[in-house]
Amino acid sequence: MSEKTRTKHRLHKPFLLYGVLIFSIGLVMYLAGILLVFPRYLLGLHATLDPLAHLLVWYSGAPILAGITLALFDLLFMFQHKKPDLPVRYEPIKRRRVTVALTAYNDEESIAGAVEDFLLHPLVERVIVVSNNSTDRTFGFAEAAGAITFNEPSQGYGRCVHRCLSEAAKYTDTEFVVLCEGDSTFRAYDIEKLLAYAPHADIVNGTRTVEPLRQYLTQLSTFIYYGNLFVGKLLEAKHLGLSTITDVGTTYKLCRRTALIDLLDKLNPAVNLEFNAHLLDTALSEGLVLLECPITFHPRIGLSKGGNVNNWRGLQVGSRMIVGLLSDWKRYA
Ligand SMILES: Nc1nc2c(ncn2[C@@H]2O[C@H](COP(=O)(O)OP(=O)(O)O)[C@@H](O)[C@H]2O)c(=O)[nH]1
Ligand SMILES: [Mg+2]
Repeated sequence: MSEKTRTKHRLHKPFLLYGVLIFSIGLVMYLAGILLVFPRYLLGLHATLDPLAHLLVWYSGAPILAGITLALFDLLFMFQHKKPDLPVRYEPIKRRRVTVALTAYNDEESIAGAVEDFLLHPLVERVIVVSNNSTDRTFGFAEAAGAITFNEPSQGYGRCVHRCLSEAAKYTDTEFVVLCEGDSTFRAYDIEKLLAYAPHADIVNGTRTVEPLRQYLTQLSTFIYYGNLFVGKLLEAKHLGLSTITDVGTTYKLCRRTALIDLLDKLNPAVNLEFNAHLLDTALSEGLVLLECPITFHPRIGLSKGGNVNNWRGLQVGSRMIVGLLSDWKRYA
């Protein structure tokens, strides 16, 4: 994308994103007003709650209508200015080999298996593991399994991913970097899938939302599955016309090395569990081509520490992602 198109894209206001959020606020107000029926009738709190219920139901119409208007304005009038009319990109791959970088934080139960899986893949040149100050035997097990190992002393998922990408991008013999986790939720054989889409994009992001490709009992509870989809669609709305996003929380992705080097400078490693949303949002703001590809998702080995620990944690991480999208991640600066 040219500099001119990029600058233009930055100037566009994300009306659809604002519209969806304002509409959602209206919907929550409306439902809260309706649900007050229970304390009003069951507990006999008519005098106190009737005026509030009427107020909520009546005034919820304002954000609902405003939200729909903003969304329609973006979709019907702005879309044509937002989506650049460029031919579909196709950049043939010169050498089908990748450098794999795995995040790890106290993942001693799974790390060796993950390293072996990736090292055995015929398209993998090398496997890097960044242990994020693990206090267990993760580092040693990764090394013994054949990985190039690093320790990242600053704690946090964002710090670990940033270090993974930075170390992997140093290898000039591979055109692509594959980022993944060492917790056995992802499989090396999906590299073929990611590479199939690589000629069309700068980043091919794995999506865990395609039903036959995900095992039923994984970290993706129904709540987290739909939460991911919702925040993914908000991100898509923010960059209307540029990408289709169904999974905002997946680590597994393939990045074109040259694009990654530019992108790394723009990323803030202090963004913690929301880092993936930050990376995708920044990539789109910088004019990179982001494409999704279905990948498989499997049960975790070992204890979860990320955004998928439970639904409450998922809700917190998701809410912080929305704040990040609205504020362009400025509160982390
Ligand atoms: N939560 C967390 N994860 C980290 C950290 N440093 C590295 N990681 C790794 O980043 C990944 C977190 O991803 P996620 O799927 O959200 O959580 P998981 O259930 O722990 O795998 C795991 O592979 C961790 O091993 C950290 O400081 N906190
Ligand atoms: Mg994980």
